[in-house]
Amino acid sequence: MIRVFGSRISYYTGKLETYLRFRSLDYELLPTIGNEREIRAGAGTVQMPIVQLEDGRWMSDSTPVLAWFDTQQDRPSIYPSDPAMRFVALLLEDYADEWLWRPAMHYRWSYRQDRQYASGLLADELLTHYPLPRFVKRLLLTVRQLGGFVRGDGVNRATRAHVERSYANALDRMEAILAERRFVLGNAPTIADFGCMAPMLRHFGQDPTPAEIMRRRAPGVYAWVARMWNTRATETAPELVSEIDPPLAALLTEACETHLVQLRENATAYGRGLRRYDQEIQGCRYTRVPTSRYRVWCLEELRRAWQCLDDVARSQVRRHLPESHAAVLWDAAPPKASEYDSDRRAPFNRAINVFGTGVPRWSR
Ligand SMILES: N[C@@H](CCC(=O)N[C@@H](CS)C(=O)NCC(=O)O)C(=O)O
Repeated sequence: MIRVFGSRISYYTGKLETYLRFRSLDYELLPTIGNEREIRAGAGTVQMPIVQLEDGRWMSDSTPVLAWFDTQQDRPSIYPSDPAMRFVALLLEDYADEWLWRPAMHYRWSYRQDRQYASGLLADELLTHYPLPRFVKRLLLTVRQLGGFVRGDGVNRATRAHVERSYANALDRMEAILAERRFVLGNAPTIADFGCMAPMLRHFGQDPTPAEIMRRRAPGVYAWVARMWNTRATETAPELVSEIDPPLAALLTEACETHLVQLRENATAYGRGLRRYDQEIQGCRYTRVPTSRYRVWCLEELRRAWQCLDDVARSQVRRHLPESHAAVLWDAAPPKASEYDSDRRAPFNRAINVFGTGVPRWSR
């Protein structure tokens, strides 16, 4: 059986589990804590999820992991065959993976009810064998997550409203799309849907505060979360949109204004050797956010996907993207290459964590 090291409430583990269920692949969910040595030796670093296949090979990073699994089966792929739509799906996956992470962590750890739920669950699930009182485990988890992934990731009084607006915008844009069709691009899930499940399943759909917002503000998204969890692949080719319609264009605009701007500023900071940098997103100034080498690679991957498009597909997508925010996809390359996975072995390469310095050293 496939071994998945992760957690029942982890962002990217939820994305992977949704895919494994879709393909009816059995897996066993195991905790990372207590298995760190084995995971580090096999996959390079400890993060969630890490996968070990039945043949013993290790895989990391949900994005290449899903891409690899999809090459191993005969049914219709989750990657659209239309090149323009494939690019759109990859961009949305990356936006959901990397941009919605901040609001997801904020809701989980800034709100008391939410952190009580998450810290209790993680203490019981991951720290069972630690000889510490439960309240101490919960406190340590809360301090680590709030320090590393909320305050340490630029969420403060000045940005909080914008962070929450990012969630509301994602809900509103998705709700409008799901009023038209069952999944983001058509009548079956694509990688855009699996990407969106990362934040929407284990965080926004499950943590008390954002789940209540989702139920009230976007019941169509709430239903889509359950539909995704319950959808199994069929032999039938999916019927996907062939053009970017207005609700899809609105979600893409949001992704460009937020995620692509952050990718651009992060790559510039990385090129300058900065460990932290400031950025302005939709008029909101974020200060001292951690630079991520992994996200320099994410941008390289999106640029590579853009390069693969022919002129027809490029103009089909480009006319729907806000030029000044999206130009990072086709402009001159960022100043410094990530040099991550340069031999292109992902997901079988040595993994890196998203932040070099985003997590307090003592808790790595
Ligand atoms: N790009 C990776 C990201 C994995 C990741 O960052 N997972 C989080 C938890 S959902 C994690 O393990 N963070 C490291 C930590 O908390 O120390 C993926 O898509 O799998």
